[in-house]
Amino acid sequence: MKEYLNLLSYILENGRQKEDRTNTGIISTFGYQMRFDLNKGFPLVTTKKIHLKSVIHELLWFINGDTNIQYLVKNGVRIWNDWPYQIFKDSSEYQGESMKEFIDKIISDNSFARNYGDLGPVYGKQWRDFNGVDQLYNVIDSIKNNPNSRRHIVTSWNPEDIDKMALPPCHMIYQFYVVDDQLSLHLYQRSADAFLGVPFNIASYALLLMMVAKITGLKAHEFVHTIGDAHIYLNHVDQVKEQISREPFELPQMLIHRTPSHIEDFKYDDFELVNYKHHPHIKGKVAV
Ligand code: UFP
Repeated sequence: MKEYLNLLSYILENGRQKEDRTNTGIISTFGYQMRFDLNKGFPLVTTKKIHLKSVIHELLWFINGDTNIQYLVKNGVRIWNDWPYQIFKDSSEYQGESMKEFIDKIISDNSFARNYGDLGPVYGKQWRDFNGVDQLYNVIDSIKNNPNSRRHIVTSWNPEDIDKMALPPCHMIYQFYVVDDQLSLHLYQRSADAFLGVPFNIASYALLLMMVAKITGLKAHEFVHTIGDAHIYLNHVDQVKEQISREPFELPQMLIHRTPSHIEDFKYDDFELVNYKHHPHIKGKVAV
């Protein structure tokens, strides 16, 4: 994962200090590209521990067109909780419940989850139903039936829906590419928190590429990751320097034990990460 450490160093060396929406302050650069050859292993950052379980559940949740945090929290994934909790706190029903009490209620009370657990038309909705279009189904169909097409595109950037989403899509458009029996994926991410977000985003799209390759009978080749605003939050700089000082380990391998006929039939237990050697976890606050 030298590519990832190179991104961190590049931002520190070339970035400009800027204000940002969260009032945290960032060091930022514009326009950066990384390439990961999946034949060299699964691109999971090794210079700190990454919680892959969240990546897998979130990806299955996108693929199923789900936009409600109930599935995620039932599976111990907390990454999307802040926004719905804030909405609940601003509502008339709020009676001082803690985040934990809020999440317990989302898990146990379906009608409460319907009212307060939905994030609006975020990724899952756009992938499976962008104004009535099932983009993921269509792209898999076109990869199978017209591999040379230059139109294998899925986009989450639905301008009409942006105002209704918890967060406008960060990883907003991806394209597949087929040559011989090899499938590649190129992602455009408009905004990237290089310390906390990017390791997740790389793992997630590398796994999506592997899943679509399985379904279409192709071999997963390259994940190309292009970033618009690539930034390090000012309160992550020490952690980033610590990470850059660490020597990466060999990459782990991701095994997918089953090839279902439809992409939405993948289950959490189909995936197994092996030989993941990593440095210890490094704490960092998420900017909201
Ligand atoms: N962010 C990521 N990856 C994601 C995601 C968010 O890096 O998958 F959902 C970061 C980027 C940015 C913030 O720091 O979250 C989103 O803020 P904004 O919408 O202002 O770009």
